[in-house]
Amino acid sequence: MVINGERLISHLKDVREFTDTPGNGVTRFSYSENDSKVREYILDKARSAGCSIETDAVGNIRLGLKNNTDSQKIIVCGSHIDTVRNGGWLDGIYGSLSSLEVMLTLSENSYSGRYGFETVIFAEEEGSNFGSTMTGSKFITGIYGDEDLDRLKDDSGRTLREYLSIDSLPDDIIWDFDRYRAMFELHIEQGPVLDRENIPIGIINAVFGMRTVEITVTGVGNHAGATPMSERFDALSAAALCILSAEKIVSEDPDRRTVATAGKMSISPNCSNVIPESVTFTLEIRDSDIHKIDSYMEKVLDEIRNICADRKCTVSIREHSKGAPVILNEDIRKRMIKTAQKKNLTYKVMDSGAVHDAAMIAPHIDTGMIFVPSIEGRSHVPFEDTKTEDLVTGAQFLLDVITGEME
Ligand code: HGY
Ligand code: MN
Ligand code: MN
Repeated sequence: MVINGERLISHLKDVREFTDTPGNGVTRFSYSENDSKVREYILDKARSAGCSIETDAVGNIRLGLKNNTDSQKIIVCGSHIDTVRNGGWLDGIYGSLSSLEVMLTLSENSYSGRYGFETVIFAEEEGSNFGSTMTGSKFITGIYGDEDLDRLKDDSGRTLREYLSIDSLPDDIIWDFDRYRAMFELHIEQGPVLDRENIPIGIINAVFGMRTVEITVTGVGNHAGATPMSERFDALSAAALCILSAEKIVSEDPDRRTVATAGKMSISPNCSNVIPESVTFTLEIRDSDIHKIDSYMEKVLDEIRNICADRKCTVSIREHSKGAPVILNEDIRKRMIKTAQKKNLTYKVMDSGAVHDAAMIAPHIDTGMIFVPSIEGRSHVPFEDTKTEDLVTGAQFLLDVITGEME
């Protein structure tokens, strides 16, 4: 059975246009107008293929293959459709539309195998609205509950409950995991490994864990012109030293695997002629070993406290979120390796520095992840791209795993 690669690429190119920042990458936050347009685009294709459609209270979508039977266990594939700000045209949507393409191909071939098939579209994976990654899958797995509808707020203070305008979270938002045989997420690598080594398929061993803290450094605001350098308590200068110290400490990791990023910052009062009074920034540390994440985070936070004390600034630290690394299912990994060998595909078993919804599902359903190369290893930027043949190879490989080694 062969997917329709041209159709997949044309779907990806159609959906790329649903962005708030045309000409500057794809910006498509969950619950936005463009998010709704992509949803409608996908649901329209699903309807024409006679698929069942179910959208849950937080916006996760499940599409069921027309001839799924109640007695079959299900193989579910999918990813997300939301993006970061000025992101790329493939992150998330590639796995979602590839799963749709697999489903259309199975339907056109009147496939009826051992297992049924579903496509899942996870809501709010990037956390662009509320700063919490994998939000949709955290509701599906019960990590998040009704109270989180009020806890999760966007920068304007609007809560997720207000976005969804729901009174209470229905109990059936948590999946009946016994229904499922396996879950697969196909995704672009978003890093340099496969592209650099010219390998078309990545088979994922572990998805990195990640701990994020929010740090507020407070100094003394003052006049930028009249305040002598020797009398300043500049919050931004102190914060800059803090961020550089995080980079230095983590860059010394002997395995050269741990990563630290300060990606979001607000400055108060943020005027060119005022010495910054306070600065709030996020700091996230990721690794495949939770103990390394914690030991580096504690080391960095100690150093940040020292820097602020030296500069007579105060510092407050708020734990924002934490997710442990997840080793994906070994049996599923072996089945994917066997499929790659049978298809004479070069592959590489590797870890994922990016987090993914598959990591949330993995404790409940045997889960596998497949990567395709990212050109120059870049992602979360307008440059994000993958060769057409690699996009098609990845989706075909997903179909071959499902209809081959999984049978
Ligand atoms: O941050 C991540 O790793 C994912 O792209 N949300
Ligand atoms: Mn993604
Ligand atoms: Mn992403």
